[in-house]
Amino acid sequence: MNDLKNNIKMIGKKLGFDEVGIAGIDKFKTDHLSAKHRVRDGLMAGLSWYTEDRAALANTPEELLPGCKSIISVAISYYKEVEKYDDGKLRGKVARYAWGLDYHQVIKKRLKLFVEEIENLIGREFRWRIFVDDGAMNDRAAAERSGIGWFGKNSNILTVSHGSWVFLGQIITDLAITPDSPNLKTCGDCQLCIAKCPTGAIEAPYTINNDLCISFLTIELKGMIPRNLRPLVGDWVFGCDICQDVCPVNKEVLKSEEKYFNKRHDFDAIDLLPLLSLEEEEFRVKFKNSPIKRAKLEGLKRNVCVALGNLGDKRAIIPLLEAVTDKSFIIRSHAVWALGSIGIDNVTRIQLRRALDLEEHPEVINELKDVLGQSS
Ligand code: B12
Ligand code: SF4
Ligand code: SF4
Repeated sequence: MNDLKNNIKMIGKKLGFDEVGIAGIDKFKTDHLSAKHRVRDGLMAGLSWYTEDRAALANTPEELLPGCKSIISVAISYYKEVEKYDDGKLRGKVARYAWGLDYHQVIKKRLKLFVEEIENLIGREFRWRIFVDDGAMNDRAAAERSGIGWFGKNSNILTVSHGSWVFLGQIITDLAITPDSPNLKTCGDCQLCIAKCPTGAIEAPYTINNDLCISFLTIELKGMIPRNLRPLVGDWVFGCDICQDVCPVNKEVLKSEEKYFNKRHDFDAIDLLPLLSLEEEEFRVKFKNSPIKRAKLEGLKRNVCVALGNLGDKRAIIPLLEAVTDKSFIIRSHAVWALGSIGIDNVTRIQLRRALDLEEHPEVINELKDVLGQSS
């Protein structure tokens, strides 16, 4: 059995996975309990699909593949260096995981190759199901049980070799493979990620309030970013890496050797102003095969407005005034907010008054009145 496990790990490493471990298929009881409480406490409220039923399914391997016997758990690093830009452009930050190609496609394809190679090794087909992020599996709980990493207080899985800068994936299978033991490392007394999270989203160790997390606000949230949170989002336009950037475990880690996760264009620190005038078709072409497309054009433009408001640079005023005429009330509203944050001069004031005369959406009217100092 151990020969099988070692051979499987060798194949995984050869295919480019940085960590490979084996987890058993017992129900993830403690994770289920904490996920259930997270839902009941309203901390997953913004993700309507994350229900108590989903939490139960995600933590019950037997329901994900009846008759399963093991989980092959993998981690693959996306950690690439930051580039310095000295061109003076107004740039917004993108979380590192989204600098390269969409990881779902890359990792699922490779996990299928992994299955084929295991079938070649054992000389027969077996039953399997693959999970990478978007499936009904608790990826982190599987990873922890397989020993490839441990839970940090920011709730990310930390690996010894690549820190938390890893994607997680699994092959759940009816092959019997001896499980590995969990890695018993912990964060010790460290609380840095909790202290540095700008929105206070890490409410307690290992407990994220989804609805406060900048990652949720800039990627998953489809409507308005709550006004009180906008200043805290800073210049993040897609995701957030603060609780990983500050983590001491992440300081001396190996870089990713995966070419598919190399930075594309300036997707690490994206030039903001041109994004404001992007059309749907241009958006589709620019962000084809990029995780960033998940925000959709409306979400991305909304985020760009917030980042520009927080950067406070007057060069953004004219493009933002154009965005005040956008067909989406969400973009109009956030553009007005951004102008208010930058500070409005007399010319801008005249234009915003004109916009107020023409505006019909109550959210934008409120935002305009607020910025013009006319709130009732
Ligand atoms: C929903 C989701 C989000 C939501 C909610 C985040 C959340 N905390 O759940 C949002 C949009 C905010 C998000 C953000 C991010 N995400 Co996300 N997300 C997911 C998804 C789809 C489900 C996660 C889930 O089950 N949440 C439910 C809650 C209850 O689980 P949890 O927060 O992990 O909490 C666990 C711990 O608290 C643990 N626990 C509780 N008490 C205790 C006590 C102790 C002592 C211990 C040890 C553990 C422990 O039990 C809980 C249940 O397992 C997974 C993919 C998947 N299918 O699993 C990716 C996933 C977790 N995300 C991932 C990534 C990369 C991110 C971001 C880093 C992206 C970014 N840079 O913007 C951020 C990180 C934010 C953060 N600090 O968590 C990776 C994480 C990789 C890793 N190394 O851990 C995953 C695994 C995707 C993947 N396959 O690679 N994400
Ligand atoms: S990703 Fe950002 S907002 Fe979310 S918990 Fe980490 S530091 Fe806080
Ligand atoms: S910053 Fe500190 S507390 Fe947070 S995950 Fe890293 S080691 Fe753990």
